[in-house]
Amino acid sequence: MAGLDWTYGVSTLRQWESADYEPSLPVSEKSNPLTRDIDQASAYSIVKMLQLCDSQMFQEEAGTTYQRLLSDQVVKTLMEVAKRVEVIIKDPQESCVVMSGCGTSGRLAFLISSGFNKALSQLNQSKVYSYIIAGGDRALLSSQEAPEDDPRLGVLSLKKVCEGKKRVLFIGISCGLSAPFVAGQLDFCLHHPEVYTPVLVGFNPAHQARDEPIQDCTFTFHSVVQRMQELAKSQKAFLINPAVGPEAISGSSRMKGGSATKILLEVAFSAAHAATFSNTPITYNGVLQHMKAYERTLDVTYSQTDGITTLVEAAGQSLRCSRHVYYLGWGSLALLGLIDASECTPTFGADYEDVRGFISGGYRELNNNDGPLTSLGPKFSIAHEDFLHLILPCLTDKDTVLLIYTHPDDVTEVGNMARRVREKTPNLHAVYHQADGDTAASLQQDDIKKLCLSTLKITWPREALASGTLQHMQRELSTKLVLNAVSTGAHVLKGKIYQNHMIDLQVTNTKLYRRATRLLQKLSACPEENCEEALLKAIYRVDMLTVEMTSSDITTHTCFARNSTKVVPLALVILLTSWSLVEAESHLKQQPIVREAVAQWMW
Ligand code: S6P
Repeated sequence: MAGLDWTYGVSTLRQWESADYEPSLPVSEKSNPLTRDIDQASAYSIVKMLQLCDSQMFQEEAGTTYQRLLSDQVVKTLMEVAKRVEVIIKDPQESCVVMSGCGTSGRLAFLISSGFNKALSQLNQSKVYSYIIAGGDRALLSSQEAPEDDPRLGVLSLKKVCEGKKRVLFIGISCGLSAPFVAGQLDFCLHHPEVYTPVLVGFNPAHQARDEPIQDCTFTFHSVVQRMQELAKSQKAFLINPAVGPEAISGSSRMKGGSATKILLEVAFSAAHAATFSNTPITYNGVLQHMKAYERTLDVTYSQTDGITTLVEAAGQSLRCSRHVYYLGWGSLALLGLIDASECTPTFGADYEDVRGFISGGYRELNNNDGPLTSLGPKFSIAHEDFLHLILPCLTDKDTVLLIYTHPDDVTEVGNMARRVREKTPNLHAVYHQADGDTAASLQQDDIKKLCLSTLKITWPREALASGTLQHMQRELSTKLVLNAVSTGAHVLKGKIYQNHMIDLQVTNTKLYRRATRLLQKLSACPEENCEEALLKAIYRVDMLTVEMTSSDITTHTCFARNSTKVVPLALVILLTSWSLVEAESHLKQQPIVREAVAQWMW
């Protein structure tokens, strides 16, 4: 937290840890006291709040309640996992490392596996990393929340990836220790210990793992975790589950959950690579120092608060007038743009056109398992050429365009793109990374700067420890933080958030259904039963529920909800007023800003 000079909320930094703070909720679902008023904050204050929230990731362990990122146990487990990875790298024919998750967790599995496979290829070594994302490759770029509830699908995809392998290190990522898709895979690994060693990455203590029955299964996430805890004693399974504090927007695990996933796995894999290829033993101190390098990433990034604030303001203005935000990126930083953009749909109920990412080189650069996905529809057009053909002709100065690159990228190409965009709009901005004292690209950089309304230059100190790969991973994390701030901040400014809750969430899986019911309880103060009833009325769009509707299971409800919009706001209005569904719908149409709509009805 070095360099933190903003005092608002510092005293509440640890408030969430108190035993009586939202005691029924796991950490990943709690609301963060730091962001209680984020919906009324200026762009600058939003960025400062996000900085404080992110700094909670590296808070020290206090007492025994929560393990933290830098806790002794976490560092030691990372060392053990790194040793297993080292063994696998040395035997790529028979073994592999598989990372799997849903939504953001699956997207990070992809990002991390791509990065480390690339590192292996550069050393002329065989690739050992694979990724699985619930819903398949289309979920890398779009919201696919339903497969998260399907444990069988998880097992099937795991078996497919591991065909013919004799040794598999399986890393299941579920920030909330909740996804049935991942629980199914972990359960499968536990039944086949001769091949699979399961590792669980998440951000709740084990006892907070979800204990809700999973359809047609004898296990819950919680019972799987318990079995893993038992095996962890003999290092036949590993749990890496530090708490990183509640998310800035409640439950939005794409933020800290995603960042912490990236940090933990990259630290473990980097240690394994260093041990294999540069004879650097895996040590406690080495792992700890590497984690601390990521802590400095936060400081380096947030030292640019003014620059980030400018971007949040610009993006917020675009969204407020129903225009768009475009990320045009190069290399893996572009992937972070694609990921951030794709998450706006499930997080803020946004349209895919609101925030879009594009990557130089398109699918060739992405190099995903299933190759080009362009045939799946317009939202899967992700190359810069697509931007030039489909978007540029209609671009106006109300749209915000963000160039995202790092010094080794092709700055000439960046300059060319900047000129093309500048012909259509002055609302062009750049985020770029450069090493301290690196003057090589500065001439071209000056040209780009002249074309941009704002330039966010993130300068990296030349640290002794920071190898090229570590620097690159730090730049990725830094980019993730900036883009998460831009898209979150812009949607907050657009009025999509109430206090620090997303009200207009999609109710497309069990986790989201439960979250929606809880939110309705909190905002209406009505009993759970009434809230669920109102939620179902909003899902099925009826004033009177039929027996068939009330007796269906959650999967049926969430399936139906896929085609319904504004479900939770509508349910809230139904609870707070005596209006019929049709009346409530028409009022909501007149006042689409949920915060104001809710305030209007509540007070
Ligand atoms: C959260 C994101 C979701 C989650 C997904 C998996 O911001 O929109 O898609 O990543 O639900 O969650 P978890 O807890 O299993 O990692």
